[in-house]
Amino acid sequence: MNREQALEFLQRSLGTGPRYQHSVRVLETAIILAHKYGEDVTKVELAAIFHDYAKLMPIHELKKLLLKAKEDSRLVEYHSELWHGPVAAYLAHREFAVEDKDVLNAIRYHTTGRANMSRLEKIIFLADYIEPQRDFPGIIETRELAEVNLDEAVLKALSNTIAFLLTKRSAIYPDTFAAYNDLIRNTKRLDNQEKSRKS
Ligand code: DGI
Ligand code: FE
Ligand code: FE
Repeated sequence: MNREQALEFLQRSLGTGPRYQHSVRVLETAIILAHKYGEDVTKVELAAIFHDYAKLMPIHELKKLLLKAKEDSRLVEYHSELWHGPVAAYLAHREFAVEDKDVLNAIRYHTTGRANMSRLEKIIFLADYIEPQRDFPGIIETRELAEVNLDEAVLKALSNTIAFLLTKRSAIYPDTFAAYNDLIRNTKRLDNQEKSRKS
């Protein structure tokens, strides 16, 4: 499936309205990040196009597909906002024969992140967060970090999201914390290495 075919499938699910337009901006942003950080552009395109494929499905449909996909059973205990990524990964595999595990994981984990994210997963997560029409508190700093350091930018986006969820008194899905903890440890380790190199 090429990029144009994938976009056509996406349009069948989302129409051509705001959610489709968001996906196109995520696609454009993710391609820029792919060039900057040396990721396979074809994979990035596929993951970006499908990341919100299931976003407009009714909640009962998402729930049905989650069960069918034999997904993490904890998901149903969390906000339904978290379901569209796993369902999109399931449908990309089942209906559109996307086989690449890394692409499927980038779709699957685009809302929460997780520990040990691949470069592709980080790029999709970040592109979704910083696409040009996004306006979150702290977005400017996240965009600046995205220019220079992929891990620091993802960490910033995760921190912002966690802080936002705290203000809403929302439950926070464990993978979101796992992603944060993993990146905090890695960046601290690099900081310490840098310090001992200089001393
Ligand atoms: O689908 P998009 O709107 O493009 O973006 P997204 O897939 O990142 O979804 C964003 C929403 O998901 C946003 O309202 C924050 C929420 N979210 C992210 N991580 C968590 C979460 N919500 C809960 N309850 N728990 C999380 O861990
Ligand atoms: Fe999403
Ligand atoms: Fe999105």
